[in-house]
Order: sequence, then C-alpha cells, then structure tokens
Amino acid sequence: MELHGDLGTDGVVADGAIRVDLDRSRSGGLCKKGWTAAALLSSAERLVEPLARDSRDSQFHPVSWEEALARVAGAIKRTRASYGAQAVGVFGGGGLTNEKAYLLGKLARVAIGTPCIDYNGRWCMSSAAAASTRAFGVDRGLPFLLSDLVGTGTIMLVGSNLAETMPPAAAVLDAQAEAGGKLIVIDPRLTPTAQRATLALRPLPGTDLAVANGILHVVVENGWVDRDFIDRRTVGFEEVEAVVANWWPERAERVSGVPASSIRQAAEMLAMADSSAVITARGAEQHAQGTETVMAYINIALALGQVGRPHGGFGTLTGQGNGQGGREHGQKADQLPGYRSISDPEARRQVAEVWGVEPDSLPGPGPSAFELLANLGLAGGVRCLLLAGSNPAVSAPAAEGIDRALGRLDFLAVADVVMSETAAMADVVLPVAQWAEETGTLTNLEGRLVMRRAATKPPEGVRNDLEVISAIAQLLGFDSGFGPDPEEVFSELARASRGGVADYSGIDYDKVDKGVCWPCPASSHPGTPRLFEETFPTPSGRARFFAVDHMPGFEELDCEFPFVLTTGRVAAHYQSGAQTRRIKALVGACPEPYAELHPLAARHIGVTTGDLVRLTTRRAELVVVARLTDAIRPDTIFLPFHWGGSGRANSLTDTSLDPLSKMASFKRCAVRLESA
Ligand SMILES: Nc1nc2c(c(=O)[nH]1)N[C@H]1C(S)=C(S)[C@@H](COP(=O)(O)OP(=O)(O)OC[C@H]3O[C@@H](n4cnc5c(=O)[nH]c(N)nc54)[C@H](O)[C@@H]3O)O[C@H]1N2
Ligand SMILES: Nc1nc2c(c(=O)[nH]1)N[C@H]1C(S)=C(S)[C@@H](COP(=O)(O)OP(=O)(O)OC[C@H]3O[C@@H](n4cnc5c(=O)[nH]c(N)nc54)[C@H](O)[C@@H]3O)O[C@H]1N2
Ligand SMILES: [Mo]
Repeated sequence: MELHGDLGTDGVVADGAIRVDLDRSRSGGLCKKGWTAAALLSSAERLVEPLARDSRDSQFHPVSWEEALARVAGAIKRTRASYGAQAVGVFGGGGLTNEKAYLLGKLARVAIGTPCIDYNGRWCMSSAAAASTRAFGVDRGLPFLLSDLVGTGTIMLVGSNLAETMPPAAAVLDAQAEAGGKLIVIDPRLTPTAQRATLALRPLPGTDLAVANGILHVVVENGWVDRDFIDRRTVGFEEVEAVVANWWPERAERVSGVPASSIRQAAEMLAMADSSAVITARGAEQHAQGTETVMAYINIALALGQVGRPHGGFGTLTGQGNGQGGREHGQKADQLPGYRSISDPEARRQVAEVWGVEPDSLPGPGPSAFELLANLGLAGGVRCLLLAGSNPAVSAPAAEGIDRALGRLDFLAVADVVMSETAAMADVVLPVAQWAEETGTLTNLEGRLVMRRAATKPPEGVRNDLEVISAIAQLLGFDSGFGPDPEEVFSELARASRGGVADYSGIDYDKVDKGVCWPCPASSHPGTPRLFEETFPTPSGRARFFAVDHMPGFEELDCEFPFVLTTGRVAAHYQSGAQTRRIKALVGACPEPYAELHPLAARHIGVTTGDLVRLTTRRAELVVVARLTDAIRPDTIFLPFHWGGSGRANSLTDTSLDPLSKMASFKRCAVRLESA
C-alpha cells in the first residue's frame, strides 16, 4: 500500500487542492476541507492590502507596505526603548512552514532580542511532546511509518477521531482491518472512528489515566509483560508496577465509567496480538493532567515490549499542517532549532555561531503561550506583539481574558490571509500568501519532510511571511541573515539543527523531494524512518517508565454544574474557523455552533434537536443549538470550538494548565445544562 507523504498534514493549511487527484486515487478520499481549500485562494474575503488603524476614527485604512512595515518596526523600537526587548513578543503557529518557524525564532532572538516567543502548538501537541521527550528522549509523532500500522495486530486509539480529523489516515485503519487487525478506540463519544472499532471504551472525559492504569494492572496480573525488554531497554518499571497494582479494573471502572470487563478485554487484545500500537491524540492530551495521561499509555506500550518493534509501539497523531516541524525549529519559548533546549550551553554556542552572534546575546527561555498572552499589557508582560498563523481570540484557553489581554496591548500586528477575529483587534494587519502561493517545507508526523512548492501567484498586494519577517528584520538594522528565499532559509536551518534531536543537517531541498525522515545528520545519511530499534536517545540509552496516578477532576462536578463539557472538532471546519467559516460549501455543511447531547440529558431539561440550550460553566454561559445523539455519554456534552463571538467554546472551558506541558484543559470542565 502506498501512502501519500502528506498524511501528517491536513486540511486548509496543507497542500489541499493541488494534489487532491493524487490523494483520491491513492487513499480513496481527502477531507472536504482539502477539496474546498482552493476556494479561499480567490475568496473576496482574502486580505489583499495592508491595513492600519487610524487613531482618529479607530477604523482600518489601507496603507502601503512601506508604511505598514514602518509602523511595525517603529512600534518594536519604541517598546524596546521604553520597556526593554522582553516587552516585544512574537506568536506563531503550527501551520507555518519549517522555514517560517525558524526565521520567526531567529527574528525574536536575534533581531528583536526577546525571549518572548511561543506558538499555538502549546494548545495542540505539547502534552504528547512532553511525555515522549521524557520517556524516549525524543518527540516525533510516530517513531515509525504510518503505513507500518497496516500490519499491526491491535491498534488502540486514545482520544482521536481521525476519521473526521485526519481522513487520509483512516485508509490505514481500513487496510489494517482488512489484514485482520483489531482496533480499540477510547472516546466518550461513539465517533465515526469509534464505529470502526472492535472495542470502543467510553470513559468520562478526563479519566483516561485511570483506564490506562487499569489496563496495565490486568497486563501485569496475567504475566503478559515483556520482562526481557523491560530489563534490557527500560528503567523505572518497579514504581509503575507498584502504582498500577492499586488500579484493579473495578476501581478504574468506578472512576471512568468504562466497564471492568472492557478494560480486561482491551488488555487482552493488546497483549495477545503479534504486535500492538498505542496512539494518543487531543482527547487524551488536552487536560490539566495531559502529560501524565500520555505517560500512562506509553507505560503500556513499553511494558508489552512493543516500542521499537516492527508494527508496534507508541505514537501521537499530529494536528496542524506543520504540527511536527513547527515544534522543532525555535518558535517554542524554550527551544533552539533542531529541537534543542535554549538553556543548553552547547546548543546556544552552536546556534549562535550559525547566527553570527555571541552566545551570551541570546535570550533564555520565555513564557509559554498561555502565560505570554495572559500577561499582555501587564507590568512585566509583552506590550507589542507580532502574530502570524494563529487566531487566539477564538482558540486560546480562557478566551474571555484573551480579549482583554489583546486589548491592553500598545501595539498588535497580525499577518493573516483573512480578517480573523484576532486580526480585527490589530493595529496593523499584513496580508500574506497562503499554502499554494509560496514554497516551503512541512514535516509530517513520521518526521518526513514534505515539499510544498508554489503552484500559483499570490494576489497583487500580498507578500509572504518570509518576506514580511525579512523586511521587519531589515528595518531593525539586519541587512543580512534574514533573506526571504525559502531554500536559503532551509539550508541555514539545516546547519543550525546539526547535532540536535531533530537533526536536519544532511537534508537539502533535493533530498526533501526524494523523501527523507529526520534525524539525518549527514548528506550521505539516508534518514531515519524508524526510531528506537536498537536504542533510545536518552542519556542511558533506555526508555523511561513514569509512575503516574489518576488525580480527581480539576473541575469537580456538583449539583450546580453536574455535566462534563468537552470540546473538539467537526469534519467540515478547521480550527478557529477563520478560513472555513468563509467557505460557502463548508458553512452549508455546518452553519452554526451547536452542542451534542444525549437524549436522556435532553429529556431531563425538555429540549430536542434544534432547540436552544444554555451551557453555563464557572466562567461564562453560551446559548447554542442542541443536537441529540445517543453516540455520546449521557453525562457528557460535546461542543465544537470553531466559532468566535457568542459561539466561542473557550469562553466556557477550564483555565487550568498542565504543569509539565502548560497544555490547557480543553477537554473537560463542569457545566450546567438548561433549556434557553
Ligand atoms: N476537520 C478537522 N480536522 C482537523 C482539525 C480541525 O479543526 N478540523 N484540526 C487539526 C488539528 S490542529 C488537530 S490537533 C487534530 C485533532 O484531532 P483529534 O484529536 O482527532 O480531534 P478532537 O476533536 O480535538 O478530539 C478527538 C476526540 O477526543 C474525544 N474526547 C474528548 N474528551 C476526551 C477525553 O477526556 N478522553 C478521550 N479519550 N477522548 C476525549 C472527542 O470526543 C473527540 O472525538 O485534528 C486536525 N484535523
Ligand atoms: N476549546 C478548544 N480549543 C482549542 C482546541 C480544542 O480542541 N478545543 N484545540 C487547540 C488546538 S489543537 C489548536 S492547533 C489550536 C488552533 O487554533 P489557532 O491557533 O487559532 O489555529 P487556526 O484557526 O488554524 O489559526 C490560524 C490563523 O492563521 C491564518 N493562516 C493560515 N495560514 C497562514 C500562513 O501561512 N501565514 C499566516 N501568517 N497566517 C496563516 C489563518 O487564516 C488563521 O486565521 O486551537 C486550540 N484550541
Ligand atoms: Mo492542533
């Protein structure tokens, strides 16, 4: 079976329309977003000239590029002079190409001199990244090829609805099923993905860790662990064994609502298969205990001795168009290119050399996305923000606070394709090119580089992000080191990543075209499609178990807020909806915000499909249309997050952060349900 190289990417920001025919013939379908993405290239909603807010009437007026960029550079200089460089912030996105992510990081650290840069990936894959790095010493979505899963005996998907969020990957499940493989899906909803499952477990949101420990309890109890693998290739199993001893399936059932018999069955299906793979996605990860939850699932894969074995192991599914590459090259607050720590003296020395600056001149780690945004305009916080590739006014946690925070800024510049809710709050809006109009690389969940060549020209008046970054750097006095040519940026990125975890130093554009997975440390090196076969990139060469225990809900349910609210995606919309809410066919398919609830919950408050319901959490209330379905737990309500304004899910969601990853708690909060 041949798989399209772009499987890690998805939807609008990936290269949809251009290669759709290929996709169709190979994997039987690309999602609707891919088919319609081209509509936005020519949409009347497209931004085609820079806009600046006039202080007299507070309205946007078209200005020249020179004027717009001068305003941005002027604001950076003024802020720096009055408050210091750390008062200037940069916010990026996981949809940006590798080249953009890299140059944005360099802009922050070198041209502006600020530690304050982070990106929306913090709300996406950070828990999985933190857990994988701790357990394996590296964070690559899949340490194997997606197509390897076709031969996997049992796949367990935890909190992934890939049939709707990564449709091309569903072809892998089809092929795996045809080959006789089994599928376990853990999701509070019986999603289109769960409907394919041999076994569907439906936990109360936020209890996946208890389910994992219950499964591992059964594995240990029955002697199904791979002692040889554990002894030779891991550390820390004894502590895990001690914790899971207390998670007999009936106890896990009491916490999660998943029947003990199903927990036993899942353990048996994983342990008895020739090979098994455990895969998490946002449903398990976007919690205040998300990192530890992922660790609990990694423990299962390690205890079964599956990691590094053909068709087995642990993986996490990538989100955004460049969800993987976007977290490797320095747009993260604590990171230098090549997935290296900005606190590591050797990494600083090496990258500083490539950048032609003194290591001491590089700032240290900055605040994470949530902390950066929450402190905007406050004492010690960022006062001038440059933002590209994200729409936090819709998608950030505690969005109510984010509105106020963005409003407190002295200056906000947003580079976007359309007038997003965040761009609408800016002082200067820079209209930029999108996927089909520019060349760059993405890295998919397999660590495989994907070339995206310009297929068409951007509309007149539009520039691309690299040109924008380059021009800002120039106005800040950097005539060299910030050229906008993607291939040159890539070759510098490759050099800067040398020796890092995500080592691209042996990769150039030719090699990307031929297909290569990182690490690739030399031009003669073939790349690394499969990791962990021999060793783990940890100091000891062994993988690490972590003993983790379920903590009771961060937002306990009570009489006032008796239901659990969880949020996520629908097939027809992408993310904050900035793009898909402007495409007619998609709006037609899913026109308005709604809440999914079980008929029992609906009967309790006397509503039916189409009626309005009021959802109230400890933070805010929202009125949306009800959709009844018995595919959801009766105690759980599902709210897609693709809308802003009065339909914004993140006005409701919990603001607790995972202490290890700083991930927000998007997938669980307590809510009251009423008829409106
Ligand atoms: N159509 C579409 N596709 C997309 C996107 C999009 O916006 N729209 N976005 C892309 C991005 S950036 C990402 S990150 C991926 C995300 O892809 P997924 O992770 O598949 O998407 P979600 O809908 O966020 O969550 C998946 C499932 O988690 C379940 N869930 C909720 N709470 C819990 C829980 O506590 N435990 C468990 N086990 N499950 C739970 C939900 O019911 C949901 O079905 O999709 C990518 N693809
Ligand atoms: N409640 C709740 N909230 C969530 C989630 C959830 O499951 N539930 N999921 C979280 C996750 S996983 C994610 S990834 C975030 C995503 O949320 P956001 O960060 O808001 O992501 P997008 O909506 O993709 O925003 C991308 C913006 O960049 C623009 N854009 C697209 N391409 C380019 C480009 O090349 N250059 C520039 N400059 N701009 C471009 C788009 O038009 C859009 O306005 O939301 C998070 N928020
Ligand atoms: Mo994401």
